[in-house]
Amino acid sequence: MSEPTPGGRVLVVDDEPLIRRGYAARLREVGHATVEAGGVAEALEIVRGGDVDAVLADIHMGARGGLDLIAELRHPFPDLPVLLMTADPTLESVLAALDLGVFAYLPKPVDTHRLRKVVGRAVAMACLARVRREAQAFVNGPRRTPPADVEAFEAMLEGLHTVGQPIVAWPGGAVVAMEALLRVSDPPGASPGDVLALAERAHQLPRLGRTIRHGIPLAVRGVPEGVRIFVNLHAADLLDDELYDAASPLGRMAQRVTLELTERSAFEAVDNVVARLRRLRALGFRIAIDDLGAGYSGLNSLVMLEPEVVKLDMQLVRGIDRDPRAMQVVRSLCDLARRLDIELIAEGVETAEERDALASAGVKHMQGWHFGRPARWP
Ligand code: G
Ligand code: MN
Repeated sequence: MSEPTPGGRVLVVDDEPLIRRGYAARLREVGHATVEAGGVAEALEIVRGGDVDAVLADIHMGARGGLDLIAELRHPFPDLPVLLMTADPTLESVLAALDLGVFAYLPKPVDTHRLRKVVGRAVAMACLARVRREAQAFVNGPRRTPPADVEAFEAMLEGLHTVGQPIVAWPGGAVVAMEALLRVSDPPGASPGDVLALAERAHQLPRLGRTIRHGIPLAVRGVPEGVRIFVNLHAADLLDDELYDAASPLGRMAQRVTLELTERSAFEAVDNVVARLRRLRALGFRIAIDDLGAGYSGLNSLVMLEPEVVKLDMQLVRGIDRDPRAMQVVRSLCDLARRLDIELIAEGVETAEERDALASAGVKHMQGWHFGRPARWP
């Protein structure tokens, strides 16, 4: 009983047909498949055709021999094992073969046992190289999404909707705009941050963005025409061509829409962000920088992106009535915004004291629980 051989497809190259057939036959007897070529050109064509696991070639074959073949194969097929045979072994050809990465150098006639052993090893090496390549492609390639995340994402989309929170002019309290805020019913209690994280894990950020934007026209149909609509964007949305389509659901109401880019997402790293914003403005959208302040400098984005609107992070707003330094920062930002002709909105206003302090620092537009919680659209 002989051991089972994991057979490969071996290309046998020799210009003498009888010898070639003899080697091929000895390899087929132990389970390899063989193809034959009478010269270098024919051999190269077969290898390029694919599915060759090892090459067994004679060194001396007229004008071009085994050393030429291995030299031509090395670059395009770096891990295809090539075994060279010769009836005239010389130190010179051994060194040349080694230099070209020969798998084995076999003086002719090659003993059958040795032939089978060394070809078997070559085929095993080729398999190993293939597995390694596949493993590498898997590791480097696009990550597979765990099925659980895909399922959870689909379920989440089903229950996805937006609520509206008023932005008011102060003094007076007239509602000048509404911000659309993301909510989901599944999983219960998930925050917008959780939703974004799930969409990211499922590689579905663009689809999440589209779903939100497509829902806006219907959601705001009861909001008076003069009230503007604020919609949050993720940096990934800026890469979606649909955002720039004037005929898309949100594109058709662009004149009324301000797109918020948060300081917390990496939109400044998006290619050509300034040109992209120019295209959005050409459609009629206004651009807001969200969450300005509090740990995220953002002042350079004011200069670079020239937003029409900035929204002060609620960390700057919280307790501002008892914090002279926060007052000073907000006063300076108000001055800067006025000079750059940027509208400034304070977010997260929870108390009448915060409201009054902001008003005295020069803030004219405010948003927060004090004026209205995020709620069902009218
Ligand atoms: O960063 P962005 O403005 O998109 O997020 C606003 C978030 O802050 C929303 O999830 C909203 O529910 C919440 N929010 C709105 N107003 C207030 C507020 O007055 N206080 C607090 N703590 N959160 C608020
Ligand atoms: Mn926002």
